[in-house]
Amino acid sequence: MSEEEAEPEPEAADMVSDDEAADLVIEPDDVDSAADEDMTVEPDAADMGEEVEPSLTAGFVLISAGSFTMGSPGGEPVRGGDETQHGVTLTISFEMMAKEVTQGDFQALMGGRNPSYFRGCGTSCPVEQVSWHEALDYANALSTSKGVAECFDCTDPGLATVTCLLKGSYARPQDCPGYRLPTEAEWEYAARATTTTAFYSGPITNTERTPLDSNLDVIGWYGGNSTATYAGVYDCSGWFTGSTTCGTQPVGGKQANLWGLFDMSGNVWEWVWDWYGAYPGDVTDYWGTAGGSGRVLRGGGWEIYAYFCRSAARLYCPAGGRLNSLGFRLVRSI
Ligand SMILES: [Ca+2]
Repeated sequence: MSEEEAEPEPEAADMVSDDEAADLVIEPDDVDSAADEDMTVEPDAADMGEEVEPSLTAGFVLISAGSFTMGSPGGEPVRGGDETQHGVTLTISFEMMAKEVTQGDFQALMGGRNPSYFRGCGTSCPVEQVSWHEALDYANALSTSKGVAECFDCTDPGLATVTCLLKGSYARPQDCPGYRLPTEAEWEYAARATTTTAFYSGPITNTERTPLDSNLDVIGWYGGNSTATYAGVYDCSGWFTGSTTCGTQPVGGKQANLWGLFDMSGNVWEWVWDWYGAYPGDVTDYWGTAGGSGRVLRGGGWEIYAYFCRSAARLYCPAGGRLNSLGFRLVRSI
């Protein structure tokens, strides 16, 4: 399959105007705040000999430094030509959000603003229609709320027009102690959680929307199972039997991977740091090419074929792009 065939464009997103977004006011008490200290797995617990296991309520999961093979093996069905296997070593441990950033999380730190298309899904559903820059702006807001250093210089912070760059004092994003997007290598390392199969739940069998892929169904919402009935759903007639309306789903509703991360396949695609480009050879602490035409998206979303939800699958989008199937989660170097 050619690269062009392997990379259909995501479903077009309906845009939400700032005026519409401003109409929605959420009281702080109504949202789950990502700043809640109780949601963090405290390192002290490990020091005390208690077993720290990934939990449904933990906001962050500690991902220890290590090495893995990034990309997909030649025999994996419907793999992209840009998934060349190579060895990756990560020398810096990091913590990663167990779940995608929710609409409630975003509103709590961004003055109540919610750019999402699927607002009818509710505050526990992933925020979407966020640009890459808005994700960095949110990361800065989270860093401030947690009392750690901000990683980015942003113009128009708090607004949909925000643009952000890594602060000049950091050579690489991993050098900043604050919150940030994961590098593409960090994302895949975390998604795989030691697995080498197409999904962290096993191999891929049915590559498109229908028939249902049983391994993906256990772990992810995609274009084969994302039935939704709330206000503002998307017309998905013909995608799969049994439903004509689809959309995002509350985060954490499917089975987590071995490291306690949810929705690494499906629900919303996730922005990562890197510019899209060809992979290097074996590499250490890689953070992407120096430039490009778009930033990488990972994991697939509620609207897409099963093969795009594979751990190795890659797509990209201009940094200012907004899709109703595109959100993010954050990490922080430890
Ligand atoms: Ca996801």
